Amino acid sequence: MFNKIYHEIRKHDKIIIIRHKSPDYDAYGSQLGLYYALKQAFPHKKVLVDGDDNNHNIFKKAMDAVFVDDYKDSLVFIVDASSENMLLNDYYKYADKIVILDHHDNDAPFADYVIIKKDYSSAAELVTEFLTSTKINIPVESANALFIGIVGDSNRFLYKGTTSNTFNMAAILFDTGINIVDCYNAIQRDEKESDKRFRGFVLSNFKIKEKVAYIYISREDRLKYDVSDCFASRGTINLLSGIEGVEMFVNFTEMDTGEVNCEFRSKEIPVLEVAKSYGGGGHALASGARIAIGYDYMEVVDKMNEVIKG
Ligand SMILES: [Mn+2]
Repeated sequence: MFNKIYHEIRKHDKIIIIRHKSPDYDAYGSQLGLYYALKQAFPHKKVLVDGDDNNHNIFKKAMDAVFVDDYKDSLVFIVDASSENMLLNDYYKYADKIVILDHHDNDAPFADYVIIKKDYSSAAELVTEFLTSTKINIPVESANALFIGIVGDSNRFLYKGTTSNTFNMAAILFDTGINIVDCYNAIQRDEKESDKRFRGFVLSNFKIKEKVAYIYISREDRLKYDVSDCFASRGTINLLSGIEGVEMFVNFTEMDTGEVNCEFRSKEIPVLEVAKSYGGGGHALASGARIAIGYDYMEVVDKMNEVIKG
């Protein structure tokens, strides 16, 4: 399959790389890692990156201004995403061919080439493997982005998805000459005082029902602390990990889009089916979904407890 995808790259003059909205380090890392490699290997092709931007973009490349017409006749890569609701818009539908390189647990029926490795630490690990197998050179800017993607999603090689393949891919990236201390420093920046204080808000206001810890963050709460919706939800979800007697935890955050983002995490019992039942997706132990503001979110908490009871 890698070789067929390589062939598609050769056939297309225009390549657009997209990833999930509200990008994290893996979304950016896999997107920009692929971007820099294709730019160098195919200097005469137009390679574009599209998507929303946020403060996880610690790379020296802003998103391009890409319009729906640009997608016509293009080859689109979707990295770190494989369900339509994870994407910012549906412009990719106008592409000539669509490739998915992902590690989320989805079926992705809408692409021409689908490679989903749900056991992989990160999409960046898979992109590294793709570039290596197809002998596309990985320049150092690319390796830098890919390494940060792997480190971001595996939490520095700590999470379950970390395997010998993860280390093999990291070794390939390391050998391009990246400075991993710089990579770690880029991720671990000092945070804003308001973000730090907001962590205190989350820790003081979460609740527990049976075996589920949860917090509901209203728009008002966010404005009071001046924190972004992305930080309030994904940026603080892990504060609820490691509570005795708690199996799963969830963060409900009212987003700027007017919906409530639900971030689900679980110690061991898969929580993905709960996310999917609300139209979301993700991984077995870490997933997300959206519900309407005003929706009875305690129903979601109850559903999680039911799954725990088995
Ligand atoms: Mn990822």
